[in-house]
Amino acid sequence: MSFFDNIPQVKYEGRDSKNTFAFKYYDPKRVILGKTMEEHLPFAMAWWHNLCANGVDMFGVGTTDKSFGCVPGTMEHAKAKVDAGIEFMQKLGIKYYCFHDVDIVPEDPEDINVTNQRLDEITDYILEKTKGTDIKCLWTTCNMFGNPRYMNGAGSSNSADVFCFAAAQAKKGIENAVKLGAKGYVFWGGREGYETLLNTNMKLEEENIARLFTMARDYGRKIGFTGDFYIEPKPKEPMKHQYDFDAATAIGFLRKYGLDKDFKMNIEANHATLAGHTLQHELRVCAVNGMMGSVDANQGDMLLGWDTDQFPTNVYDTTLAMYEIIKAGGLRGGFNFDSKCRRPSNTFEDMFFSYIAGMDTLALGLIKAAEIIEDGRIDEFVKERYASYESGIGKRIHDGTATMEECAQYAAELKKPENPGSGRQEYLESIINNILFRS
Ligand code: XUL
Ligand code: CO
Repeated sequence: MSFFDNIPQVKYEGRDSKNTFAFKYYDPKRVILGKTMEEHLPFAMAWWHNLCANGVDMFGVGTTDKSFGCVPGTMEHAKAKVDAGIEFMQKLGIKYYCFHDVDIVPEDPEDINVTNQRLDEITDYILEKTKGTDIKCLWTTCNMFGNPRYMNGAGSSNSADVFCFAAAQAKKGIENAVKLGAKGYVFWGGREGYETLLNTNMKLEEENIARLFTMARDYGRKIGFTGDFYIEPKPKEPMKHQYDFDAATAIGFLRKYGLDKDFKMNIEANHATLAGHTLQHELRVCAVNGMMGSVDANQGDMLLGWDTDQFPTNVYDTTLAMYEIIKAGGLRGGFNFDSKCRRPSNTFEDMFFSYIAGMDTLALGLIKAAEIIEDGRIDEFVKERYASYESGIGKRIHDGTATMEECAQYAAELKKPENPGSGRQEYLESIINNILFRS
């Protein structure tokens, strides 16, 4: 059964092509800085937005038909989504997919055992259908925020019964990661936070989240999961405050509980901006802490200020993100498009146009980031800016051998420091423009 008969195989045609179903920049086999573009950019399809979301929002019903000829909520529909997803990925040359448990099967409202049986059946089906293809699972995750039982959190719930359901779901999610050969298992703590401190035992909630992560780590390693666990930081939405606020907060938390060797970050662009950061900032925090894991690729809207999950089309942002990623030696995971078509972009063609736009925007970002690195002016400026730490007192501070008395003595002899030098921000920004917009 095929669903996208009228859509051709999407191939690279180059920047002058006007073919709507062609890549203008993503040329999978092109080598950039010693690696092919597809090695730099392991793209993944997000099951939930692409195969499940139909445009429903708080103000209106769906605008896109994602029934794929079946009755939603049935296993027949779940299987049709697998077929549609594989066809979609193959037409675009996407090698990975990501899902929440409830994206791939309907959850039984009464009995978790029934849901788990359905998960066994659908993961068998996915394995059967992807056999002989190069399509693999990037990461699995569990929806521990949608069901009413999670209204007060999952690991952070006030209810121990609910904690156990979160543990049970995550256990199955990790087993599915092993079964499908996934590179990772993601924790996004949508409800792991609070609405008001007046009813919240923050200490217990945070400790319980750490207990859940520790159980997951220990169980995963016991059953042979060798991939990474990922935290996906987000400061707010749906909760007023979420404990995994941003990368720095999540990394500090993991270190406190001895989980930083097994966990890395899954950074989402629109979550970064909600935290008041840029995607580049969040990636830099990961890079300097050895926590670069995976990326949920999307962008927000500066004027809206919530998690709009738009496909990335801003080349300036993807260039600076790719600059960080290349310098950190690449991603351990991949680029999952946690992005959805706008509600009025409601045709199957739009699903393809959106992925083509997102993949091309990251590909162009990669090309431009490599040019910035090869150009060398930015790196050279930064190196020079910190040159005072390469010799003399600066070197001793850097090496950790200088004492406070020695620094004070040095200052006393100098009487007054030299001007530390211009930051040259505008000059540096003009270099980026020059590289982005030269023909
Ligand atoms: C929500 C979000 C999630 C996670 C997986 O903002 O990003 O879809 O990526 O649960
Ligand atoms: Co996400």
